[in-house]
Amino acid sequence: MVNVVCLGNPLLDIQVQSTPEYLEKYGLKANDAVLASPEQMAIYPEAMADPNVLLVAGGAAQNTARGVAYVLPAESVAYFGSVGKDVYSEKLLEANQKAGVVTKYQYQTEHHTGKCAVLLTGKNRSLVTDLNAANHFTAAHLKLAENWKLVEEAKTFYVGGFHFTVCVDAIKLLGEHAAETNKTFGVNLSAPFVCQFFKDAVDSTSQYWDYLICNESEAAAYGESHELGSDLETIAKHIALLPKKNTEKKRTVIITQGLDDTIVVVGDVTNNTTEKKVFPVISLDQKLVVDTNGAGDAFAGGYVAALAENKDLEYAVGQGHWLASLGIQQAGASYPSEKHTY
Ligand code: 26A
Repeated sequence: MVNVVCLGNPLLDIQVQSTPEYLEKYGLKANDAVLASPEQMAIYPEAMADPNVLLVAGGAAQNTARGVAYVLPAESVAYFGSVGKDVYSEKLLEANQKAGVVTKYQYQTEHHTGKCAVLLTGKNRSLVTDLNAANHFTAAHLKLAENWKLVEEAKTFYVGGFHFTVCVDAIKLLGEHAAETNKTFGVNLSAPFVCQFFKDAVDSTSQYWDYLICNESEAAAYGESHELGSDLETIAKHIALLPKKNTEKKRTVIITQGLDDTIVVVGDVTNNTTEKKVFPVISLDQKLVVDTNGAGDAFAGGYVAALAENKDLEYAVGQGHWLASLGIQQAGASYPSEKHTY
């Protein structure tokens, strides 16, 4: 039985160890996510030529879907996104199937599966994405009878913020459905550029948000683009009290901050009140960290899986921290092959 539906951009991650000089050559920050410019397209063949390249399933919301599947029984989570008919999408499908994710790709014949260069320098990761087929997802795909059946079966929805660059109609369709049926709908802001350059798309769905997940730099980018200043608590409170379509549910705004405490603000739009809570992360011996690619996606996976099981806020955030700590001990945005329980 499908309980959770995730929507995003399926990508194959091409992960390599990099250097500050290499990042500088392509005008990249050490810890960021961007869409590849024409000059940056040269990064992919260069990364592929690296003898130590790691090809691993990626795509932020797809990583989260595998995270949800890690926690919940098999076939509890369905994932939608658009790919090409090629070996890359076969690899992604295989990873999803192994994880127990019900995968409903929209296949493109004219475009190849999207890819993301993951350039690691120490604990930082710079993500450079060529969306390709992922950019061609359409809301009509969700409306296909076999897919809409899964949407109707689900109780919890999660949309990767990167999808704001792709198909806002699909996001609204899920948000509207959730609001009408009193289900839980949420998004992740995914990267600062999403708030900077896709502000209108983001704002056009805020009435549907029952929860919003972001990290400190995405919250700051939201604050800047909405002229709210840089105080994270002020930004979280503002988001928590934005107008809401379904007033049966409060809105939860979660800001993760790497090793620092996670800030949560719960807003009650009907009374115009907010409540703030702070949760420390799990202190992990830093020597155990393999790479931080997918840490935020794993957090979201643990959090969303808990929502799907009607757990309380403390449990949900705790499970998010726990799954993130498992994820960063694996290479790439992956989870352990054996099951651990929270
Ligand atoms: C539209 N963009 C830029 C993206 C992404 C993305 N997923 C969807 N859309 N850019 C990077 N990622 C994914 O983020 C994960 C780490 O959080 C990478 O594929 C990586 O697995």
